[in-house]
Amino acid sequence: MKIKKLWGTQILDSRGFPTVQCNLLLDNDILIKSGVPSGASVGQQEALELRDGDDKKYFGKGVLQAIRNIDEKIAPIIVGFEPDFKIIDQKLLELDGTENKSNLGANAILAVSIAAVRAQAFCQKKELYKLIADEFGNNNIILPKVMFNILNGGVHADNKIPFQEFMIMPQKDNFSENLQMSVIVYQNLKRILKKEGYCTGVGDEGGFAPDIAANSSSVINRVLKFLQRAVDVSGFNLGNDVVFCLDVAASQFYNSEKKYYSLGDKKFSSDDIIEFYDSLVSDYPIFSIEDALDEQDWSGWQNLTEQLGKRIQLVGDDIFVTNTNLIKKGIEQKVANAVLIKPNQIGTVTETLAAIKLANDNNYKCVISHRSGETCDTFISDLVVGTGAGQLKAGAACRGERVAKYNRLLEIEESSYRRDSVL
Ligand code: 2PG
Ligand code: MG
Repeated sequence: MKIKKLWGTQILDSRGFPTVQCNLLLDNDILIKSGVPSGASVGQQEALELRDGDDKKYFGKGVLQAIRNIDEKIAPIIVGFEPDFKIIDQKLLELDGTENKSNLGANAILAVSIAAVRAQAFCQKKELYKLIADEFGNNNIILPKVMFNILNGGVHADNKIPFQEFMIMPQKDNFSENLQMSVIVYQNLKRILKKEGYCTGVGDEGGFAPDIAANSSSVINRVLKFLQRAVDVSGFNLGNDVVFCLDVAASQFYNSEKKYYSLGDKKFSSDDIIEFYDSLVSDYPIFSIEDALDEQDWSGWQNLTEQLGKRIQLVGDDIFVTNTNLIKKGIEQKVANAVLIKPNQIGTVTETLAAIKLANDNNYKCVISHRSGETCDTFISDLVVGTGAGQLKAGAACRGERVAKYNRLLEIEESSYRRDSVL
């Protein structure tokens, strides 16, 4: 089966800003689509998201140039060939020819790459996760444990809570049970916040965004106490049934000139904030902390890893940006012990799989992740199952673009019960 036509469409992401959809028409007139996400707390070394910059249109965030790149530059080298994502990714990299994909735009490139792998799975009559597993050489197809976001701060919410994401990770073996537990805790948190007089509107990733007073680092303790109460009233045992995960997104409150972290009205040196994390880890069942330090603070990251790396998972997001060169540097310098994987940070499915492989080979864990600006595309659900990465971060069980990822996992889980051969 060959690709008959390929074109882009400017669609909107979950924040209502433009993003890229790729449409791939096969010879038999089956249409395959993909949609790419977009971040708010973006790492400095991420592949370039091409925006038009025309202030009169969507505040300069239009992606019509990226769409034209699909229509006019990418389509001619892909149409007429079979959908084979590795070959197509290679062509895309050659056509772009830049280190950070600034020529075609990582948004254009990733949209094509995901459409290609999806089309390939269709042509081979395989579930997408199964094709990924085969290409990745993974025999261990498993549903992931999920970091469910239940409270938003940082640049994902209009409040003063400095940390970006407060998440729970239920510990049962079964995905649907963990999902149900997270929904119960989430709804109980809503009741508690409401009772305490807080607004229960949600942030970019569906977690609540209450304006809890934040004049010092103690706000973090207050938030964690709310989470603790929500887990308690849900009847789950905190520490056994449910653990906490944080994405601090520390670059957002780091002063890179003066080298300090501001939490409320307090300034923390790198060492101070590591001590603060140490106390949080002693006081709460925290399983994982992401971006605890700024992406430039490599020596701080080394100290952090030395101090806490044996007790908890330390995930590098902005510091690694799914880039094998940076992950390699992290491994060499003993920085972090886990990698956040976001396909649009690097731009192709092939490079995303290479990042996961590199992490696996060096005993670094992987957490597959959504972006704060999402579409209803569910590629990351198949990616996490196919690679057997074991952990997914996909927001709250609230907002369609987040729920879509969970519903895809439910579908995959169910298919494993119905047809033993599938999983
Ligand atoms: C993160 C992500 C996703 P954003 O920091 O991990 O949660 O946020 O997409 O805004 O970079
Ligand atoms: Mg992050």
